[in-house]
Amino acid sequence: MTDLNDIVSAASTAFAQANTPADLENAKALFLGKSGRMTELMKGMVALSVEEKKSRGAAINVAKQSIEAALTHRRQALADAELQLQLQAEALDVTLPGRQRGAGGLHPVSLTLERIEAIFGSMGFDVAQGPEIETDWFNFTALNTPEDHPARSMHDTFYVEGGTDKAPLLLRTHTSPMQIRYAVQHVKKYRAAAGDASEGLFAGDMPEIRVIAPGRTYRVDSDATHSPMFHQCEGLWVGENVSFKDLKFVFTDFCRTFFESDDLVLRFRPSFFPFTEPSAEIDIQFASGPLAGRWLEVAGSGQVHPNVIRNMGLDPEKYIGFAFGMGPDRLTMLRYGVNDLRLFFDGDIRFLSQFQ
Ligand code: 2NM
Repeated sequence: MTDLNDIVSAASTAFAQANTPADLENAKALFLGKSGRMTELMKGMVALSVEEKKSRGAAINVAKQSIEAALTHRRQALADAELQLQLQAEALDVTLPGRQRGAGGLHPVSLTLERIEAIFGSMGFDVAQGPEIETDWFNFTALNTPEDHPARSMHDTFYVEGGTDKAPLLLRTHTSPMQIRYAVQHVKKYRAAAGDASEGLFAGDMPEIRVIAPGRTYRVDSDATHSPMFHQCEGLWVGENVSFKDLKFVFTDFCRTFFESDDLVLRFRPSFFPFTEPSAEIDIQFASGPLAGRWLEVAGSGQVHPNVIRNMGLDPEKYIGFAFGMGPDRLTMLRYGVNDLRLFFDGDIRFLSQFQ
């Protein structure tokens, strides 16, 4: 029966060489298929005697069972290998730490705004917030800005739809319009409390106006130090006996607290704004640290123009005001040593997370 042994070992070799289930099924056909070698052997038995058929048939069956066993064994081996590959591909390292939900935090400019509000709050200043879409009355006219002032041009100011020729709407270019709104309300309230029903300028008694107006502002401007959206915080102090020396004291105290630098000094440099007269630019100088010795511009300021005092509903013969305006974006750059304003508005978490 060496022919049978040869076929069994040939089948085993062919099965072992099949590396995919499809190759294995092809190899199976060669031995067990309709015209496979085992089938051919069975067909060859017709010529044998009954006795010979018995013994030959039994031997062929034994060989066939061996081949089927080899086939089953190889099928299992290929299936195991495939499963192993799949498990490797879907491997999951259960020892890795879980993904964490990052804790959020405040934007550096928000931290500055909170700081400004806390410091002026401690000095008796109210915080006023209001519309970012303004009328040109509150943004320009009430602030003594002439009709032909370049700031009113579309080159400098974003105008928005919905206004009229007589009352255009725009994105506020500073937060002072909010101070006009606040002052008008303040005057209305204390005029009513005094039982004054007249419509003229108010010259009665009222508590001082002390308010800051922080918030977003917009101008047509964009480079390393200007963003079309930026922040402003303006301050207003109106009373019967307020002077430049009060403004100077309050603003010096603010800067020293804000920058945590008790030896910081201020310089008031003459300037011009339509809404103040006289006007001054405020520069600060650090005595120590990386910016020591340099004069840095941090705010504009001045005595509120009598026309603006009138537009608040107050009699400028009785009331005098002082105002200032500063840029929280620039204050944030100075405080943390940031050199490009645009970093604040890119939203890159690698930059922002450094302030947490
Ligand atoms: C500045 C500079 C100088 C200012 C004036 C007023 C108001 F409403 F009282 F007229 N608010 N803010 C002012 C004055 C703002 O920013 C550079």
